[in-house]
Amino acid sequence: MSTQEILARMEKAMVEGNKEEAEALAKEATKQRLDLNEVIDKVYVPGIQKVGDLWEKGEYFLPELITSAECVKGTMSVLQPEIEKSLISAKSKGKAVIRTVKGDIHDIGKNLVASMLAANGFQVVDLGADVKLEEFIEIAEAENTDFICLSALLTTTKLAQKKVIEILRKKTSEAGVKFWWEVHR
Ligand code: B12
Repeated sequence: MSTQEILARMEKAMVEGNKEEAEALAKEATKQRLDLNEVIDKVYVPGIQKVGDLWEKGEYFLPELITSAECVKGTMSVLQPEIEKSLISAKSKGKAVIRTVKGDIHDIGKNLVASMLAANGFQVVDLGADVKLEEFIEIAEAENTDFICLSALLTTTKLAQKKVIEILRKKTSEAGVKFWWEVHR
């Protein structure tokens, strides 16, 4: 199977929520030693966005969203260990703690970011989704982390990001520690 064919079939499987096929193709991609970060960029990100567009158009409903999300999870569980194996440098570039904020269960984007960070030499502590703010800050402090990464997709839960920034700005200014933040959309 050519690379183009694998990528096209992968996207189709994901949009259609065919988990078995998606996982088999992910295995094929690793077997053929495709650039897995490129596979994520070219298939998973646009694929799930396509699913989102179908949902917005009213052509897809919650069950379709869930099966496609499950597909991404299944295939990432195949790709992630392979990506980690291919890490060039053993020396960590820094430690990142990542989570999806409380009240938000969207974790596909967060998982992709966590994978990319790990694939690029960062040590990642992934706290999962729907994590309480206090718990998150406590762990980030205990882990002595360099980066704090937050994901939120709902208008309502995005406010939690603002709150974390405010708390950290106060804490770091009191401790005389350098602090900067960025927003990615
Ligand atoms: C898949 C999906 C779901 C799945 C989530 C499965 C899962 N495990 O994640 C399910 C079906 C469960 C779901 C549920 C809901 N969803 Co939903 N969902 C989506 C959908 C279609 C795609 C999201 C996604 O995964 N995108 C693909 C990833 C790769 O993109 P991403 O998340 O944006 O991440 C990228 C960047 O943002 C960035 N990024 C993300 N996080 C981070 C973090 C850091 C540190 C950095 C640097 C970058 C970064 O990098 C990523 C890679 O490029 C979107 C629509 C859309 N078009 O986005 C709606 C959407 C987000 N959902 C929406 C809604 C309303 C809901 C529900 C409330 C529906 C309901 N009525 O129950 C529930 C929410 C439940 C909850 N409490 O969280 C709305 C939100 C509207 C709003 N303004 O608040 C959207 C926009 C759909 C819509 N237009 O109505 N959803």
